Amino acid sequence: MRQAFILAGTNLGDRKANLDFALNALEQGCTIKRASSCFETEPVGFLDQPWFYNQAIEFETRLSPSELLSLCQNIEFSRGRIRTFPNAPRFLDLDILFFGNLILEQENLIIPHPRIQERRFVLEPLAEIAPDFVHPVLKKTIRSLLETCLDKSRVRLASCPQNSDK
Ligand code: PH2
Ligand code: MG
Ligand code: MG
Repeated sequence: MRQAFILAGTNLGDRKANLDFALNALEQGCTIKRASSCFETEPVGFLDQPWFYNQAIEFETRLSPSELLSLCQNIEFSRGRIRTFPNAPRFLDLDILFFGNLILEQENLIIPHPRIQERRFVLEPLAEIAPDFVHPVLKKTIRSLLETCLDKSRVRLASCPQNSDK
């Protein structure tokens, strides 16, 4: 079994329901270990779009990285994802962040995800569940990447029921 992390993102439709859908669907091929709170985050990249919900998920899987990528893409499409332009609004985006300590550079899949350290909407949820995880390329913990992150876009806890349960 390999430990892996995904960031789920959504800014169309019922964002909380989209995140719950992703968690349930991932459970088919993986064993969920921890899921962060849902964070409501300001769009980064293409700015003129609704705020996102983002959630980091830690799980164990027997899938290979490319099988996991296919699973993620199937889940995205079954939640109505249509590919239009980069950074476009979406019902569901599932990005593989880490796959154990694996370093992989393929045309269609780069692990660790190349923009983790530049994105507060990734680091804040990840720091909640795995502050001491060491980035296998940058050799820094998630906590320290968050401390030095220059991205000032806004990230706040979403006001949804699951968060207040914690
Ligand atoms: N995803 C993007 C581009 N911009 N901004 C936020 N806040 N959250 C995201 O998940 C996100 C984004 C591309 O996938
Ligand atoms: Mg993405
Ligand atoms: Mg993606």
